[in-house]
Amino acid sequence: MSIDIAQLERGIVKGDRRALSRAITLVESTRPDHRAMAAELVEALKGADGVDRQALRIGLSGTPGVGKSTFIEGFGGMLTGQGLRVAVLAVDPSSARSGGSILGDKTRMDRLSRDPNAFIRPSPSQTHLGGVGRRSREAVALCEAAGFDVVLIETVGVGQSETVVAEMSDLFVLLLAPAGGDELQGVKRGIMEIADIILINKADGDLKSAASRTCADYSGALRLLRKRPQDPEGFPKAMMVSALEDTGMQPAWGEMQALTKWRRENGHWDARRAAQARYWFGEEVRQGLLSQLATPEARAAMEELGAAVAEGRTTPAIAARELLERIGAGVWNG
Ligand SMILES: Nc1nc2c(ncn2[C@@H]2O[C@H](COP(=O)(O)OP(=O)(O)O)[C@@H](O)[C@H]2O)c(=O)[nH]1
Ligand SMILES: [Mg+2]
Repeated sequence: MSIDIAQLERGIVKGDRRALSRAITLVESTRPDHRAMAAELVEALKGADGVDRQALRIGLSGTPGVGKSTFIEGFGGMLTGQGLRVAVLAVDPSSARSGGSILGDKTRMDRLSRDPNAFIRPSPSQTHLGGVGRRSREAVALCEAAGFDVVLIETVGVGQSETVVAEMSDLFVLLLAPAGGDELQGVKRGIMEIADIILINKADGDLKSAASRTCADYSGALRLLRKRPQDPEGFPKAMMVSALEDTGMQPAWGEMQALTKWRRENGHWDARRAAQARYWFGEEVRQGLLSQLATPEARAAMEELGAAVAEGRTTPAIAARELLERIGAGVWNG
């Protein structure tokens, strides 16, 4: 594609969806020249006139089948109904295989995908989470610059993706299904610890009483966690919703707004965004170093020095240092 960064920038600031789509395609590209242009665009948008926009970024996680797409359709529709503009992005490390991405779910988000105040973007088809995370973070920034009020970032609950999504969200919401027994569904403690709101979905029909029990169980479990400084009294909390029947949506949104307001007033919103900027800086550095190891020269040196180590001609530590010096990354490695 031929790319005019200034034109894209103007389009995004105006809220032009085609410009936004093209810009997201650019940040998702792995081509080095595209990466450079994407970085330039994101930087330009930071300083663009009148763009001091902050969206509420909501990370949403849950295992396949829990009802994420159905929830987003209802919740997103409620928000646009209130005059808010809503963007939906997916971070899905497994989207290379079919079925994981929200593209395949368009039918479940039929109304939302046709809503002029909504923008839905499927996950980039990449299997490497490091890359997906950083591109998604830039896509979030683009949606924010385009004036969306709420950016929903969906992820399936596999591996590290929740942590990555939490690092680009102001609020992290975990969607769970009603449990059969009294077990806590094997939800990992680490995920409990990053959740701000747990929504027990499918609180309808035959599942309603199970949902109610599950909600009580999680409320109890949340109270046992260490108190976090970024929470007012009563958070994190568990609530019930039914995405299918569209119930509990407004109360859930009310709690998200209350939490957001408190965090803004108490400095936690800014502090979190600052800490996230620092995190992504570190990620960029790590990714940059890793990409230096992927050049043909680095690979050849790796092969050559690896053989030297294997044959006992040098030690792993000395060979590693030699390699880092050759790729220009060994300066600080003394
Ligand atoms: N009973 C009930 N079923 C639901 C609810 N939300 C979603 N489902 C059903 O659960 C299945 C998976 O939903 P989907 O939104 O695709 O889940 P996702 O994989 O997390 O995106 C579908 O058959 C939905 O109709 C709900 O609130 N109640
Ligand atoms: Mg889905």
